[in-house]
Amino acid sequence: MSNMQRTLIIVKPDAMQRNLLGRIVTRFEEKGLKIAGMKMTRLSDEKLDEHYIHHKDKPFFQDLKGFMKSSPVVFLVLEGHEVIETVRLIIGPTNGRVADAGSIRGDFSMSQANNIVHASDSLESAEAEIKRFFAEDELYDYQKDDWNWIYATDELDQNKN
Ligand code: 3AN
Repeated sequence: MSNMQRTLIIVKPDAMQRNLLGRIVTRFEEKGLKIAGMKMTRLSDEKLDEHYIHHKDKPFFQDLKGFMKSSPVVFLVLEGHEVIETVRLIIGPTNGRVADAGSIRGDFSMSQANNIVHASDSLESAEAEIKRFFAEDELYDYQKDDWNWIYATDELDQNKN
């Protein structure tokens, strides 16, 4: 049965500085994920306090905020069948040093903090994060013609793709 979801990606300042944006977007495109939204911005203290509220008492919180504000970032909203879990596998675990080769962090990161991308970790956080960073009219519903080849019929929601 189709379980179409959306997830939020942040391409972090280290990836922007290291010219990895195109390669990261390519990995998601080649996997078969639909881009439902995409934009560039510089993160504010207010948004970072909300986004990293679960880390606000951690010793690395100020460094994390400083890092995330140090360059503009690019946001992507990706859509697909069970996409939240799939994207977590594509990016790998938080610490790039132990992430599997082939994952984005495994291939591009040597750090626990400078780890290239953020991706939502659950349906609940995906919904909250997309709402935090995107207005309704910045997200796009459209037909993706290659989805008939990417998914089996029962994985496709014919009304939504
Ligand atoms: P993930 O990004 O894999 O969901 P979280 O939510 O635990 O991981 O951490 C959010 C961000 O906080 C990480 N992407 C990383 O930049 C930073 N971070 C997490 N743990 C540490 C740590 N021990 N030291 C420094 N930065 C950290």
